[in-house]
Amino acid sequence: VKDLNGIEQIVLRNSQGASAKVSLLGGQVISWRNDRGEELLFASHKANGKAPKAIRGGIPICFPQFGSCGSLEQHSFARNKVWSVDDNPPSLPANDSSGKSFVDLLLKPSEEDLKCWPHSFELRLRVCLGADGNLTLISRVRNINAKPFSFSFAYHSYLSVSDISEVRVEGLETMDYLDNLCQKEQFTEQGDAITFEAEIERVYIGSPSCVAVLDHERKRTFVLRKEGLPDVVVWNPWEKKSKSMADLGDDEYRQMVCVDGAVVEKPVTLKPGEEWKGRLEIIVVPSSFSSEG
Ligand code: TA6
Repeated sequence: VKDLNGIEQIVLRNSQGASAKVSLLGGQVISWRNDRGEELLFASHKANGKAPKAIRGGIPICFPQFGSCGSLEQHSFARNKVWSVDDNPPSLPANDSSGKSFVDLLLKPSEEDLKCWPHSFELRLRVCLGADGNLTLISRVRNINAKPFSFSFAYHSYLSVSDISEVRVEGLETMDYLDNLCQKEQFTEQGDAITFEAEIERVYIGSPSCVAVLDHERKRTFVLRKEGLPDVVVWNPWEKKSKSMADLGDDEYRQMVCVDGAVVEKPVTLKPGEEWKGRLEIIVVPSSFSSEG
């Protein structure tokens, strides 16, 4: 479908709730609605990305470099590129196709990309909307070069929350993390959950395969299940940083939290012909909060 300014979007609907749908701009999921039509992902009202540039929100794909720890721009180029529909995708296991509405996208480096990152690759992304409304993203990177290469990757997931001060992230307790606000110094999570009172930007390393993001007010929990994504990035810009971001409203930080399935601390190395797979499934469950919150 084309949106208002004629930009091609891909829309997935599932057979169940007519209102459940996923919208994509290129390789970026920009909207995911449940069967009541409620938007589950954050998108800034000040998003000014001119397609194919990533918009502020949704789930941009950070590849081949997450962050700015390398030779490429922040989060590198995949999220700002034109992807093509992959009409001849290599097969995936049945649980990532049967009973699901899905689209396969393909990104290959342009000459310009190869100038700044001289490694030939194929990045295939399958986005699935399950009959149950769950969202699954499967990325596969294949080295089609003659030499090995290494990369980092993240599903930079902007989850929509009612109020960041009412959000808890569970499943990362006792994990070690690199604090990007303290020169990536390593700490160990002491709390029984992560709560938010200020800017947080952490890479939890070797995290469990499942993380929960609880939105107290909406009595809703996002459960993230990961494969091939050993790290979790947790980020909220809070007030001061938000004010410095042209494409984020001053108070919008209260309605978002980034909890990213990622591989950052130990980049993946692929030999020629090898393939890496990173799978993220996000399930939304009603949370019955106990009285103590
Ligand atoms: O995940 C945290 C982070 O690396 C922050 O440093 C912040 O820059 C965020 O990603 C968004 O990056 P972007 O390039 O989209 O502004």
